[in-house]
Amino acid sequence: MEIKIIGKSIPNIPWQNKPEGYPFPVWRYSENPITQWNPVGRASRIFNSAVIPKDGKFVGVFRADNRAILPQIHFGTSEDGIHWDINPDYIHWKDENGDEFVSAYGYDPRLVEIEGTYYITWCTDFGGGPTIAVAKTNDFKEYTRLDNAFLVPNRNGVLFPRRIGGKFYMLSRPSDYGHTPFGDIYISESPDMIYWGRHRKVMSNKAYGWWQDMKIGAGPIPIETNLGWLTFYHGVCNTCNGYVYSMGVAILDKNEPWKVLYRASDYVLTPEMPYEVSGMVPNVCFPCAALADADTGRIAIYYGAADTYTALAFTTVDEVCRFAIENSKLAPKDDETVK
Ligand code: BMA
Repeated sequence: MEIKIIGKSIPNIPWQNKPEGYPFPVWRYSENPITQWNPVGRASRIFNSAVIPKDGKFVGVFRADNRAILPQIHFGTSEDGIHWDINPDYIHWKDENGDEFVSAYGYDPRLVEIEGTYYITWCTDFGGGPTIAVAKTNDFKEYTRLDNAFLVPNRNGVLFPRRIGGKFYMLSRPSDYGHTPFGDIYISESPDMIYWGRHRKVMSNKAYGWWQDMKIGAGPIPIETNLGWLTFYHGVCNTCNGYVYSMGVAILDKNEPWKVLYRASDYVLTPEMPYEVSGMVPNVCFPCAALADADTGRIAIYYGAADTYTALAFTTVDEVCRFAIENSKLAPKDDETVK
């Protein structure tokens, strides 16, 4: 069966062919990383960040940690998705009454266009703990921040790119207030992006292999395919030298996305390169966005490396879905739902 992306054409998607003889399904951009230390203004590092195509170019929302190590979300534009012009000032949000909303910190943003509106989710402070903030914009000039989606503590809120059965859906990872040593991926439903409910568990960290046995969290916006929702996520293991963040892949049911159809036993990316194993936080590959070209099946994944750099990796829908199918080992509780 032909495996296809259901979505937009992105003829100028960043791309490099797979190196000759490379045996694995996801390969890195040879010019990585695409952002460096002290990239703009007071930003010392730009890493876990999100990108979408817009008007033949690319726009993004970037996690920038400033020189006091305080993260905020910055807007940026690019002609080619690789070289970025990132605003030195962070995004100033307004609430629905038009009053300024100051997010005490902001990190790990995701960006998606749904029905002609752009939605940003990120991790914000909510009364002393982290949760998922939601904002919308039509022009990347004025941003309206909606109410937080969930109670504290929660992280890694990732919207689906369209309604399913008339409802919006968001993945998230309930957590603790610190460097959470546990965590599974859940899904919540909303009629209006304000009220979230019907929570279901999607995937647990209790799967095959140790690379994801401490916690997992959703990554890029899921990619619609004729098989289901292609979903990249991060998996973390704890070693005697600290946490190690790798990237995994699963395919979720198209109409009931809390059901896992396939989940690869092996990671598809793990810290190996100098810019992944060395930096502010060594041994981190943290994906937050993926571009997917419906015409060619090409996929470009943006990931944070060592909490210091932004990096790119490539795959195709056919190769990565076949990898997930052929190496699938579902955990007993993967498809646990609220009865
Ligand atoms: C997570 C988040 C990410 C970060 C990762 C590794 O808890 O804070 O922003 O990349 O830890 O430090």
